[in-house]
Amino acid sequence: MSVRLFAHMALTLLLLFAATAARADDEKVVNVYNWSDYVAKDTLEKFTRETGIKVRYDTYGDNEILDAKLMTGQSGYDVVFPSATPFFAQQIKAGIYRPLDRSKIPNAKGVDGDVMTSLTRADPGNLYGLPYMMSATGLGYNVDAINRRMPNAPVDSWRMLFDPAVVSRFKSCGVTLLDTPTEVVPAMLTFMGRDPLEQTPAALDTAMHALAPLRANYRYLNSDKYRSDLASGDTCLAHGYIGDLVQVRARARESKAANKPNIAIVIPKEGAMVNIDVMAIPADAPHPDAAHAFINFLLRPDIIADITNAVGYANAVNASLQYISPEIKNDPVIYPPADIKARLFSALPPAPPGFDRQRTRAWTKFRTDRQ
Ligand code: N2P
Repeated sequence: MSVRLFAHMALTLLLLFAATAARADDEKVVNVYNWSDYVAKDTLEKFTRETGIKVRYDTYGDNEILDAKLMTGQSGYDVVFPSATPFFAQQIKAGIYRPLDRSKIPNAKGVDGDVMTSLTRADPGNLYGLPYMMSATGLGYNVDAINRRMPNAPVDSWRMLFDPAVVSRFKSCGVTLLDTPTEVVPAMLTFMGRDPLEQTPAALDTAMHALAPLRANYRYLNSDKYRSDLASGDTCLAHGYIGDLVQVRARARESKAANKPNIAIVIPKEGAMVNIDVMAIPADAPHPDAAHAFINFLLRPDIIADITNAVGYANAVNASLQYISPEIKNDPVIYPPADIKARLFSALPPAPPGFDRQRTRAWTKFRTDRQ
């Protein structure tokens, strides 16, 4: 054998070995992209301890950011958590997910059947996603700041945000909106007594026309930052995801500050949007086995109960209820009783072609238009 040939073979072998080692090593990692403040403190650590799989964990503040990353492809993520409607539904249509292998997710058996059925509106046949957390979108407010400015404020109503005579009273203490038309437009339509799920140019126009003159009352539009500001007393009224508001309320209660805010949370009486965030695996996920293991772990009743206890969002694993603290289980804004449930609407359907762009354009204009 010539020296050259030998060297060549040795190099090939070495490369092969290196490639296999890298692959094996790769499977010991899972790249997760999730909403901020959406796991318990020790969730990731426990997963690594039990499986030997390391978690690389990044967070985002709204669906739009996740959507932009996923739609350009090659995100490098193995598990993501989009809201079922309209985001997950549209992403499935775009073919960006990998079907889940249920044989690798035995804990999926424990997921509530009704929740699985309601997910089929986004994911026909339940092929691509399993439910993670669920919540309504509502209002959080600083009780004293609001009372001082308007003793009989209609605190259980969307009027707090959308009635010009009401919201203008709170401008001075800081009012904020979620930075997404998929939440604000349905809320405005609800306030106006219209079908919140209507996605037509006419409905969009109506909502945006009503919103435009209100813009100056909102200090900012953001789906993340409002939490620390409401908790510290820097703002007094926030449109927000209920679980996030539950965290704000807890943080404010635990604060040592002398004038710590007393935060109340409401699901407005006119009705509110509820959404399910799902766990899904992008088609080009580099570590699909680790991704399945991670999803299966999160669906374990004790693990998902820890998460619900920590983040204030309800989950869909019925056997987890036994581990959930009574305070959370009996909180009507987290696990709403039937009469509140009846006022919740879900499933903003995937937007008709072109509508999405129109909605984004109208929203960008609204966001930047300070009047
Ligand atoms: C987590 C926010 C997720 C709620 N902090 C949006 N569905």
